[in-house]
Amino acid sequence: MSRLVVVSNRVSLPSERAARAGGLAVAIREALDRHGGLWFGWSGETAESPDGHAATVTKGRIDYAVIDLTEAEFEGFYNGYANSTLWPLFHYRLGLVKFQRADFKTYLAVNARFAAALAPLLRPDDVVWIHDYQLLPLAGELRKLGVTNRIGFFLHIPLPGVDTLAVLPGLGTLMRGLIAADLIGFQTERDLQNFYDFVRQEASGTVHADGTVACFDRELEAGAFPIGIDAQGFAALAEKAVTQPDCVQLKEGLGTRKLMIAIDRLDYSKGIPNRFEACEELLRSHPEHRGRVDLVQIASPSRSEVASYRDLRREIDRLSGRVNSAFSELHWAPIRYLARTYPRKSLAGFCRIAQVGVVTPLRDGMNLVAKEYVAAQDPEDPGVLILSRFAGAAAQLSSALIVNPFDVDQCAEAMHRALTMPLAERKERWQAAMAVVGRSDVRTWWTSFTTRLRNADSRAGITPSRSLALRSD
Ligand code: GDG
Repeated sequence: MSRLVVVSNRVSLPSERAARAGGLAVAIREALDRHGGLWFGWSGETAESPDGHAATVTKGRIDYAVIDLTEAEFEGFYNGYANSTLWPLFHYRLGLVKFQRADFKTYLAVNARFAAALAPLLRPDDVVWIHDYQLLPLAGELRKLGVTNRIGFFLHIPLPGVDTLAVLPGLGTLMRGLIAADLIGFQTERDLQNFYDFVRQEASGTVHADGTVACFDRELEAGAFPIGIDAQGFAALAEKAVTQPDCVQLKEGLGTRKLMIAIDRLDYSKGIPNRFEACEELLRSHPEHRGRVDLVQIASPSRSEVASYRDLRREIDRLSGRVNSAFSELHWAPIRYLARTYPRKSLAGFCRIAQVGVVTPLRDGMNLVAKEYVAAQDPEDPGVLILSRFAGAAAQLSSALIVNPFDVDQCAEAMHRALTMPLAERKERWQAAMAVVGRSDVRTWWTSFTTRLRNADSRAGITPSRSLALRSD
């Protein structure tokens, strides 16, 4: 079979495997370990004048090829356009969007540099799979260099509706680059529909009855491919982890109190402040839980160079202090907020110990923690998942307690309901969720995308769309 070349902004090198949090790295690593291939991207290092060629290393079934960025590129491409423009916009946080033309130029230039370093490494029958919002125009840059290989793209974060997308200066440039791919994958049907709306309403393209798209003088395929986890692997990890020192310590510290667990990258899309407010409301409106439940929030630091992330940290510090000072007793504090990264095994154990998993992002492409919490449960005594309707996972995990994270009272009621839910109902809900998590796992995601990509009927230029211009251009 032809070689698969995975491209993501950040490559998780073998030397740093255990240390990093983040859904994309977790999923790619698990899948590449199994199938083998080349993983290309940024090394995570900056250099004064980086070599244009990729440095390569092989470990097991994976070849790694990485390039360094300059400090200015890191600032403009990563902290700037990717994380201060695209990330907030695609998570519907218009108030946080910062647009600087210089950053946009750097973003495009870095994508061109990725293409220039990758193109010489490609063999004629390689299949290229590009990941995520940092690399939206990369397929177009590769085409400009004459790359004719099959190219797929998967968006890990939500694709907003056209009204929101249209806010973005330079949208046409990005989308033309994206549409140079042969297959574009999204997490949910909703994201896919938003893409179709863009094609029809903004680019005067056509969506055929079979879901293929004619746009910008190309025909391509698009689909929803909900990402999953290694469900069996995570379940086994969780079962073993409960005897780990971290987990034993957590359990002993709890005594007879119940545990609500929340695990996130420290990101404003994850709804951590709303969650703390919900916990506060729970203790206010259901005083019977005072002294009887702990909310443990693990928040792995992320993107701390970006101002909005520093603001978020301050906000979370303030809120956890407020709730704790209002409700703590000499022997108990309601919220334990741990702004650090834990080993994956410990997280699996924490999930298994917890009676409630609180996954309440304000917006999330999928949210793998929701699936990990489900997989970690003891089938004989499973916990309850509280899940935001705005996580992609909610489209699949309908047996969770689905909440609107902006509705603090509703979230507090869901916490109360989860903490008091009878075993029979817990089992019934968990079995339904686990069936989905097991069926729609990371292998299914990987195989369904790569199979469709290998078979994609690449017909660039056959059916020109009516216009090459965006309505908003
Ligand atoms: C993006 C999209 C989409 C968290 N803390 C630690 C740690 N983690 C792990 C979790 C989980 C992963 O990181 C986070 O994945 P999520 O899916 O929840 O969120 P994002 O990082 O925002 O991922 C998201 C995903 O891509 C995949 O497509 O689902 O919507 O935003 O696996 O367990 N891992 C370790 N220590 C921590 O402290 N080791």
